[in-house]
Amino acid sequence: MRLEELELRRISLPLVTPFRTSFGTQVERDALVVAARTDAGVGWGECTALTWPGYSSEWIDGAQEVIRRFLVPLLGGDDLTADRFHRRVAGVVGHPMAKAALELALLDAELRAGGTSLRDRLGGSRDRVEVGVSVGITDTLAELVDLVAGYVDDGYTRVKLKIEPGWDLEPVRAVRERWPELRLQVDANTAYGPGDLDHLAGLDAFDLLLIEQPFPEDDLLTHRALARHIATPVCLDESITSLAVTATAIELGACSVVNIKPGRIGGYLPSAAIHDLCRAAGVAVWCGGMLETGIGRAANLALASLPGFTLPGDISGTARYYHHDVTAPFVVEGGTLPVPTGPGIGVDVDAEALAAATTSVEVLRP
Ligand code: OSB
Ligand code: MG
Repeated sequence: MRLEELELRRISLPLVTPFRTSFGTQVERDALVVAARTDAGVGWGECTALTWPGYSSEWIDGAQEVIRRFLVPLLGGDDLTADRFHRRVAGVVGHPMAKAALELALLDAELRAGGTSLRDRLGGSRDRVEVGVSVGITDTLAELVDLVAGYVDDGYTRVKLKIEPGWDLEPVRAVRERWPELRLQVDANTAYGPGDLDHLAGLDAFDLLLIEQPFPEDDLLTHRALARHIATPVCLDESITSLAVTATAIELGACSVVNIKPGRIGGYLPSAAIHDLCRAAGVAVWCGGMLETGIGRAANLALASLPGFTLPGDISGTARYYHHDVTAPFVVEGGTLPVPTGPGIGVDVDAEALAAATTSVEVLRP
């Protein structure tokens, strides 16, 4: 396959509900949608970097610059494939979200040309997957309970609450008291430290599926200390940046659950490899989310259909994110979403919606 042009399109989509985490608040998704125009046809991808480097070191303008200056110049020639892409860009250290966006666009182009779905390419088999909803920090407990009530009404059976120091035991208690049976988990996005082990043990009272990433990305030992200290399973998100780190975390006993996010890992093919490693080790995985548009969520659904994804993913219905997405809406039924099975990512991009949301367009050639 030959990459002829790469279109980098920035779009802005207002969020239906502002999303507050320990690292900041988002009121709109400033997204980078990538179209790879190849001799085999067009493929679509999406960069999951946020507007500012608060979740990980990448941010959207930086990712676009890395794509422009360092990645696209490596992609010339007739023999480009999604597999070879990873070898071509191996000399660029880090920047997994920039790489993952291009990998997805190349995968989509080659799979559409071959009539194969991303689901089948990755080794998935399910037609529907269980999904959950990630609920941000609110000003009051009453607001939180109202927000969760709306999601429960929408059919979600698994809810994740964002926590931070000062917003943890009480919000979890309020939601647990109102919904004793709901599958509930929490995500701290690195907001705690080694002095918080006893405090976090207070979460054991609420029968949580897991606690996600309470400590900084590089602090596997404190995650292990917590895993030994509490009954709630410890899950890693920000720390899981590669296959090698995942193996280290498992070997150490730093986690018993892994959140797989293709953006953070550098693509869907390396994400499938981490899935395989975790499955062989008996470690449950689930698919994380980064408030993706329908492009990224279609691909995440394909990934989440692999057999080791035994916990519901952060892949909610379109209505939880956007009034008007750039693909046809995904609608949650019975707490599940359908896995696209058409060629490539299996969904069409709505050119009109894309044009309406566009803030800038840049076209690059290798
Ligand atoms: O930590 O899982 C996270 C969104 C942006 C950045 C980090 C995270 C999240 C979410 C949202 O929790 C999940 C979703 O896309 O629904
Ligand atoms: Mg997380």
